[in-house]
Amino acid sequence: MATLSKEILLPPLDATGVQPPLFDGTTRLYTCYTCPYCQRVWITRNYKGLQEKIKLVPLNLQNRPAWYKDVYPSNKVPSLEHNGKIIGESLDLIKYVDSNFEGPSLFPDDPEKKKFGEELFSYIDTFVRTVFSSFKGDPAKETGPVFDYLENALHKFDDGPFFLGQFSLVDIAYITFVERFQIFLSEVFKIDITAGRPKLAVWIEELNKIDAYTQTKIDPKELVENYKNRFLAQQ
Ligand SMILES: N[C@@H](CCC(=O)N[C@@H](CS)C(=O)NCC(=O)O)C(=O)O
Repeated sequence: MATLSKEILLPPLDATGVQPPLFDGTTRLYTCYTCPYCQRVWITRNYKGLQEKIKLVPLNLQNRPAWYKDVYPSNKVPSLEHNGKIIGESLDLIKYVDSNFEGPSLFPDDPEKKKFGEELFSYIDTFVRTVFSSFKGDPAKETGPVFDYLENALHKFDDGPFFLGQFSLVDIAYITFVERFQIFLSEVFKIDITAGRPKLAVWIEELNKIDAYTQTKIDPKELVENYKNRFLAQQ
C-alpha cells in the first residue's frame, strides 16, 4: 500500500460550529477524532483512498452543536451523509463504505473467510464489554479469555498475519479497541496483552505498518487520563 500523505485535520466543531449544508451532494463523515467507533470508519475511508470523496466533519462531543441532533437523531457519532440520507452504526458503516465506494475491497469473497469474519464481528461486543467491565474488577483474570480468543482466531488462516489472512474490515473493527486496551492495561495494570500471544503481537505490529490506520491513532496520554476518569474515579 502506497504511503499516504498526512491529512491536515480540521479542529472539531463545538456548539458554536456552523452546520455544513445538509444534502448538498457532499459525502460527509460526522466523527470524533478520539472515538473508537468513528475510527473504524475513518480507517476504512483512508485505506480505500476516499479522503477526497468522504469529507470529515469532526465534532466536539463534550460541547456538541445542537444542529447535529437534527442530522442524526441518536446524536451519536459516527454517521455518514451519503446520497441524500444519513446512516449510522460503525459496523454497518464500514461494510457500507466498503461496498458502495471505490478502492481495494476489504472483505474476502471466500465463503469460509466470510463466515469466520461474521463470527468475529458478532464476538466484538462481548470482547469490548468484558474488557471495559474488568477495569473495575480483576483485569488480569477477566481479560485473559477474550485476548486468548483473539490469539486463537489469528491461527485460523495462515496466508497472512490478519484475522482473515489479508487485511480486512475485521481487523479494522477490532484494532480501535485493542489499541486503547493495550495502552490502558499496560499503563495502569502493568498487563502486557501480547505476552504469550505471539500472533496478537505480530497482528498489532503489522497494523502499525498501515498508514490508513496509524494516521488515526489516539494520543496515549489523553486516553489514559480519559479512561482513568471514566473507569477508576471514586464515585
Ligand atoms: N453502536 C454505535 C456506538 C457509537 C457511540 O457510542 N459513539 C459515542 C462516541 S465514542 C457517542 O456518540 N457518544 C455520544 C452520546 O452517546 O451522546 C456505533 O458502533 O457506531
